[in-house]
Amino acid sequence: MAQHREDAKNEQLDGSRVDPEGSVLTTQQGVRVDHTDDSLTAGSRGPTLLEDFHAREKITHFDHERIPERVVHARGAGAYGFFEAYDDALADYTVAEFLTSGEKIPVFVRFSTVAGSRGSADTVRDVRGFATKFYTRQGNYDLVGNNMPVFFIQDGIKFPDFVHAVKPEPHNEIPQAQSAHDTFWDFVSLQPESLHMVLWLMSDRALPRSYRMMQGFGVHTFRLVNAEGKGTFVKFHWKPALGTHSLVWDECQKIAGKDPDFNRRDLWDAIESGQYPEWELGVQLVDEDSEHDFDFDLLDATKIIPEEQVPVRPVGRMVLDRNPDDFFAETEQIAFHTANIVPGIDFTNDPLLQARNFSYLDTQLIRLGGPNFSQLPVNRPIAPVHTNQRDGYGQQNVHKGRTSYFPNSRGGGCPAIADSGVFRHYTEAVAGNKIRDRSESFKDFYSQATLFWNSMSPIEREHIVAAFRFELGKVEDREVRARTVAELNNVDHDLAAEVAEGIGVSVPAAPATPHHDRTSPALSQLNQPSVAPTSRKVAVLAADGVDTIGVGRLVEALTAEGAIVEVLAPTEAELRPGGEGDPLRPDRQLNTMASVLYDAVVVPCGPSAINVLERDGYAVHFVAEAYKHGKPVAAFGSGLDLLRRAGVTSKLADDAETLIDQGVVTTTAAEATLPDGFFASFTAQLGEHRSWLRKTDAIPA
Ligand code: HDE
Repeated sequence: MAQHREDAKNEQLDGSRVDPEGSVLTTQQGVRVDHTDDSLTAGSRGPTLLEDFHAREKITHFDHERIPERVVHARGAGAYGFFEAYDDALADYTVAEFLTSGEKIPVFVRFSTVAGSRGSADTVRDVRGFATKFYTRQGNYDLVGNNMPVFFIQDGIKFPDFVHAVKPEPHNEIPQAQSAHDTFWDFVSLQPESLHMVLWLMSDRALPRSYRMMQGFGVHTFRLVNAEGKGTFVKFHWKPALGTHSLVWDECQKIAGKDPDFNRRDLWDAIESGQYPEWELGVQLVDEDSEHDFDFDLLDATKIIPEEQVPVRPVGRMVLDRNPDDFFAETEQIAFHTANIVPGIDFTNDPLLQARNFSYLDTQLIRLGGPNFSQLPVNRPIAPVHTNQRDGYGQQNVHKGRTSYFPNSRGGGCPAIADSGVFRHYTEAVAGNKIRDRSESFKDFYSQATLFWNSMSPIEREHIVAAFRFELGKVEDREVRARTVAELNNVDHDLAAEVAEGIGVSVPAAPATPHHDRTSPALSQLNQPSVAPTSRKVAVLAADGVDTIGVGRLVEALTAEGAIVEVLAPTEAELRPGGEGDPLRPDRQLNTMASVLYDAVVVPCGPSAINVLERDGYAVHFVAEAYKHGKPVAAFGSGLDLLRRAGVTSKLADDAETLIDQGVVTTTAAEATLPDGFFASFTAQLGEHRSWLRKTDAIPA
């Protein structure tokens, strides 16, 4: 028995771990092998023999190494950690122990993109999956959510249509992991229920800086059920401790080439370095009697409950603190299922959720090759499992006894029917005709899309318009472009007009009824609190003659705040100091990296170093690009010259005082005279993530 509940899953996995340390090579049957480089042949140049069981076994296993990738969410990364409820405040609402016990519950979380295949890039414009498996005492609970709180469709029967539209087009399998193509927008323009989610998809939410810096949402309205069987509607929210931050689109496209594993690597590295990602779980609770108090239907997954209307109540926190040992065994083989629920949580009649409750089990059967996938190490519950289910491909258990049926007497009646802690379905009254139709209450497709648009800050709106222009600009069929603009006109006339202008479509007339002007401030990322610059990556550009004292002080000050600082130079040879300091070993060669892989850039003093960097187009571009992308930029002493050379137009210091303008932090001081305020100001800018005040259109980067 695990000493701490949070260790229970880890200890269970010990039984499955295979450590090669100190081992010798064998066949699958455990026969030792001393030669694995040549096949068994008749003579050294003769034919290979059928009896070469080692070669045949090795190749046969290799031939069968691949399994079908997930039909959606194929590209992902995951980690273990724990969840702990803050207190038992939800005990009046639910008998789910993990939400009230305060015990640390082991979890596995898998983040993913949706449209791309397993090998596609991380930084595409897409929704991100945020799926959590809680290994609770009462069984596994899966919260299979996304980083956006709504969905493209209202009824699961439309899911194959939607996915076919967004996936690469079937005739030529182009484009990979992108929605910027005809079939996606064809579908969107004909399916107005998708508009609200499409606005989210065109927003910065679709470009997370890190999995650690995105919100998560259960999307559907679920139900909590208490000891008396009373239900309460619930929406689940994850809020990241590091704030919600995004990349910019130009950066995403470049990272897709420079480091397609960007988000996966970020998660891995953060956990390896002990900077454990953390989220707070929150709930929006709605009394069953208030079900119809809203101007939308709680069962409609294309709608949010505005946080200003029903506040998000914090209930616990989740920390991811352990990377998997084996990507395939764990991250690939984990099988989530919306119907994996525990006592105290139940479904609603949301038709999207109902379809998911069918789909996930069904898809695992083909993906994981049979009905025993819940016995795979990563999927096994911590809670004891006893069923009368037997046999099937890949059966791992050796069941004792003669009975595998219920009721039985020959097996002592076991497994017996439990009399406590059981799952009891919420006894909802249901009546109605058998009918294939959409509820009238689902038919307002525009109000919440407008609410989202209204709630955006000017820069977020700018990004949304640019995203529509980019995506629709890739659409060949002008009819589809025009139809989409006509739909956008139902959301907001200015939005439609700006998009129309960009893509060469005539601007539609303003609709007769004006749109509402309600807002929900919680929807804007810029309203999320900015936080300490923990694990932000800072590039320091250097060359021979750099001020190594200044760099040393910078590294010390920033690492003390949890930032990761890397010194980049034209080569990895040790750098000669410009002044009194010691020589410095760069961390990386400049041209193996790029500004898009960092959150900020610093150019230190050192006249001869700057002389080298000013003539290095890569270094100049590095600064210009970071500046263009709104990133914090700092320079001291002669480092300011490289900023000028890169076309930085913000104000730069002309004395030793620290000057901050549009996220650019400068001073003419260097070495030991660098003011402490310089470091503090730069750290504060790092926490702010980006400066959106700069006018950078003219900067070529
Ligand atoms: Fe999924 N979805 N989905 N989905 N989904 C899958 O299950 C499906 C939906 C989500 O990291 C599949 O194991 C249907 C909404 C995540 O392993 C599949 C419908 C939300 C993941 C499937 C939806 C999601 C999946 C593919 C409409 C957010 C990745 C492989 C009714 C709340 C989980 C698999 C992981 C994966 C079906 C809609 C999130 C085919 C039919 C809404 C995060 O079963």
